Amino acid sequence: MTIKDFAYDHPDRDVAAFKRAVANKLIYAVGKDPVAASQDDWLNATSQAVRDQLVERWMMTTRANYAQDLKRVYYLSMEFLIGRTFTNALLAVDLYDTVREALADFGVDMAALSEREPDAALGNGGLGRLAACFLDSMATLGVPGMGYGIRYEYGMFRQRIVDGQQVETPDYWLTRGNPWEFQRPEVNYRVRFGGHVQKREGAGAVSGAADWVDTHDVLAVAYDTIIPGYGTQATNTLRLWSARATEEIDLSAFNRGNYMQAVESKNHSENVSRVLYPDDSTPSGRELRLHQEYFFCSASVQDLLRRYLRNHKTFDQLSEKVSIHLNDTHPVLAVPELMRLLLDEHGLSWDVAWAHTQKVFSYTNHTLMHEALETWPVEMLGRILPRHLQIIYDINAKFLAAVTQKVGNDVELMRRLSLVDEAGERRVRMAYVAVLASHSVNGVSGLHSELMKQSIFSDFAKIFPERFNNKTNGVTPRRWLAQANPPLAALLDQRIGKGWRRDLSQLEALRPMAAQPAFVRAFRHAKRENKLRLANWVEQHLKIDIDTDALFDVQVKRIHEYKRQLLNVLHVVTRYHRILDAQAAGTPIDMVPRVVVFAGKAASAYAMAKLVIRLINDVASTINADARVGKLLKVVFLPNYSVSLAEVIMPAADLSEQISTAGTEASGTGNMKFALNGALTIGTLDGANVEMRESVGPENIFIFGNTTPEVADIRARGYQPREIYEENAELKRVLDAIRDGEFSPGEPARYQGIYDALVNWGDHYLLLADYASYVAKQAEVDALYRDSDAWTRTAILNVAGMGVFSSDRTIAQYAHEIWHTKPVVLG
Ligand code: B1N
Repeated sequence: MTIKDFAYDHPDRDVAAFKRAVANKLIYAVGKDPVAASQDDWLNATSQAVRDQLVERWMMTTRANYAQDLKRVYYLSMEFLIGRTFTNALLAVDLYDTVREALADFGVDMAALSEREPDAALGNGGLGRLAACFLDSMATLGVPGMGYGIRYEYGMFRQRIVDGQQVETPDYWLTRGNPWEFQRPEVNYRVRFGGHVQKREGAGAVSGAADWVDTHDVLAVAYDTIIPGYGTQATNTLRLWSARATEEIDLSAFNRGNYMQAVESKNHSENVSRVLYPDDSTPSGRELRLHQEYFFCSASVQDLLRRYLRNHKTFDQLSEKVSIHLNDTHPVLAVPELMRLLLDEHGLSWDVAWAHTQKVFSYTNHTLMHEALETWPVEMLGRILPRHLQIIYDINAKFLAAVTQKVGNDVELMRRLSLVDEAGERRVRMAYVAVLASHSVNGVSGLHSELMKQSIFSDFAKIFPERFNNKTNGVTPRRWLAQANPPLAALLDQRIGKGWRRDLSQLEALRPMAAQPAFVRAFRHAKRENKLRLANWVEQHLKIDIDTDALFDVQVKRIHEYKRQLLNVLHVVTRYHRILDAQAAGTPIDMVPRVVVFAGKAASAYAMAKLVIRLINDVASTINADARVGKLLKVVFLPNYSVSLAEVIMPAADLSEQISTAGTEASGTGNMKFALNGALTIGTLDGANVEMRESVGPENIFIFGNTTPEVADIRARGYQPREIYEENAELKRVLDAIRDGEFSPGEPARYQGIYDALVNWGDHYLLLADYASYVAKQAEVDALYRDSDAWTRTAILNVAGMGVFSSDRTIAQYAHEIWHTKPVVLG
């Protein structure tokens, strides 16, 4: 019997059938009379009808995976930044036009409907969005896999700008329900915390089995979302865990008659999956975060072992059937959790359990910044996860003993290699646990992977050189081109066919077309449509009128000192002063009109990042209100940057700002999205910019600034930013203006701290050292933009070179070189 025998309706591309399906959902699932239905009711009903189309594929894939007993990849990530699902699902099942027509017949506008869907913002930035692109690519390539994460009730906070300042409000994204998820109350696991460890009777020394008793338990309940592949029937599953109180947790309080206390403790357990930590590239180090990490690791490992044991009687084949991938160190507790389950619940010996563990795990590092490396105090780990701390100690003891055997007793080396940092308060180095437990450790761009071996893991790279490798990031062309950029997608379809959606290397075929005037015109026309769409957004939301002939110069990403939004501001103010000077002197102004666009959130506790947001907004209001500037310069800060806003911004950009200090941005993925949508990049030789330059050709990208070795050299020689400040009059004037309140006349000292950070306190990210080269490169940008054909030709060559930055390429490499998985075959 096939799934299709059960399916109740097959609208396929039949508008009338789809209308029936939507009407049925509206009436019988949503419970609304069509005459009374709101936009949200229609969205809900239509989403459910579309979801039905995915369910058949999902069951087919799941059956095939079981029947073929394929190796599965479990992608463990604290973050999945999915964004909206509606349009993505419609494109995946090729029902976009059918559904639009069906809804139009009901008098419902599909575009307006899709705008009402809230983003699933279960992530902070690049790391979470990468996980979402990877799920899309795994499904598309038929890699049998599953994402495991947390079903946060509150996703990434919403950002409002009030008087120029960021104000955070909670993102309760589930208010109107989530039509895409399936709750699985029957799929639940007990996750334990606290208590203490008892050595089991008869068990051997340190590495023997143990009992973990007197714990506080929380239930993890599964919620599944279907991830459709594109151009295939294959799908995957994103399984997110939600915390529920266990029943007996209430009992003792109830017996004492304290109803309120019972309910409060129930609430307390359920806090575990309440809210996403809004820190990007920084750890929070708080106890609730540790609870969250263990909560989803434990549930996921229990779940995947149960699935394995359904088909297998022993653990002998575990590493042939299971791959667990750690998206950064946040899920590293899955390592001691797997060890615990194998030792204490399944009775394996230490050596056998450890051999399985090392074959099963692989780990991706996403940052080198010292302050971003996760460590947990031994005291806290021992209190919350006593058995796991023991296991980590045992892993450490065995490892250090093995090293000593090999190289003799080297106390200094032991101190550096130890999983426990003994300097000051003792802390467990989670990245070291990940490296030791994994057969593969990768970075996310060529440069980053090299630096990773030279810096944070240098000792480990000497001991295990074969373990370290690179997998340069990528982005899914389905969302970031097909869905986000309909004008360019249509042009590509017409000129090179539709195959680029599944094989992005086909963009190479655009190269010769850069020399065809008709194509250049059509390409520019598509860009103009996208710029109009963004201009309309800005007009509607910010009441600012921007000129679509101006160069759209865009920097959108998390606000962080290392990403150097401030350097961009220094350039903006430089231009502003040049305009004022020319005006005052009555000389003609030789400058390309620009709209400088910023967007991005600052971690709520990151004062300097918040001050930068405020400065951008103060600079924007000053410049936009200055009649002398006219159309030459506009600055806009778009509030509440999100995946869905990125889909509007990326296609509209002319210039993409990727200006982090060399050696700090692990990869970047926004850089790829912009270039794929026909923006030129101005950037440093950092992260994946290095590979983008190779791919598009050095003559087609604006590279400036000090390189990674030069940065190291400047610092080693004793960097003196004040000297640069004193010597560069234009720069000095910019910094003085910021310091003296030119942009904050009501509070002149508001930005003293920014001035000090750059001039007096060491300018840690070397903005002043790169300023002159940045400003000079921006003049080259202007020059090329003036030659609109030459600019567009360069943009086309950028798109042509972006094939390699598809996340399909990245995932194919993970699958072949790390996971060793084979695609599912659908009959
Ligand atoms: O991961 C992205 C990279 O493209 C970016 O360059 C990198 O900055 C980003 C702690 C992080 N690294 N580390 C984080 C996120 C949340 C958190 O709580 C660290 N994000 C990155 C994808 O590889």
